[in-house]
Amino acid sequence: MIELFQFDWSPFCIVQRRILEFSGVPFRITNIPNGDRTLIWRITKQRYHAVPVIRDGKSVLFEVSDDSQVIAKYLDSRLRLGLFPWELEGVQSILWRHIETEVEGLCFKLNDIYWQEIVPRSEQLLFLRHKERKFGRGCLDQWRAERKELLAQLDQRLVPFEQMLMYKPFLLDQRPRFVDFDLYGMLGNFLYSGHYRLPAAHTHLREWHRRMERVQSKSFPCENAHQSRCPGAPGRGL
Ligand SMILES: N[C@@H](CCC(=O)N[C@@H](CS)C(=O)NCC(=O)O)C(=O)O
Repeated sequence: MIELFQFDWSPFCIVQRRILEFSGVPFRITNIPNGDRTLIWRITKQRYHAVPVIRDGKSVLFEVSDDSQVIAKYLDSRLRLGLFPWELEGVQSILWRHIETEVEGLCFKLNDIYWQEIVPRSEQLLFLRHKERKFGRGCLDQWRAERKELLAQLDQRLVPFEQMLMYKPFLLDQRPRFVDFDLYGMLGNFLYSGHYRLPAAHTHLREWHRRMERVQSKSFPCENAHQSRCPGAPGRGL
């Protein structure tokens, strides 16, 4: 069974978790403490310490650069999900870089403001130290003070996605592609604390988000040549 190593509020873990749910195959979640990456270090043979990581039998998958999509592409080809069609590769690769920097960069700050409600007490010291070493002393207080402006910036950065969704049920197509899951993951991180809603004015985005919470691959025709290996089809061998 495929195993996802993660922690719950990580934007990049939410992306892979939703892709796995979408596929309909059974999978196992192993939560790791945010501040203790010993297990990740061990299973990746001392090559990686971030999450998400996927283990599938003897294979252990993790990202090789900031904008690689090793895990999602592996799940896509293993489970035949149609997330990376060749004709969308160019536009998707531009979009996922944007989503994972411009959108993620605001979402994680807005969620981290509530770190004391989210991070278990035993992990709070390491969390605070990690953030302050990376972003400077007092960064979490500073983001709390900037909350209003950060929310306004996020509203603005979501406008192009709202515009895309005025014409299609998913960002690029009639079915979800990788960038839908990518944006869903970043917004999942933003919404994790329970203190925010998606902007009321972005009505198409809100409807899309509701669709993304439930969407299943079996609702869409398989686009691969080997139809018998589609999820939901007999003989998929999982
Ligand atoms: N581009 C990577 C980014 C992974 C990443 O940044 N993961 C975060 C959690 S959201 C992490 O583990 N960071 C290292 C740390 O917190 O020490 C991906 O898509 O998986």
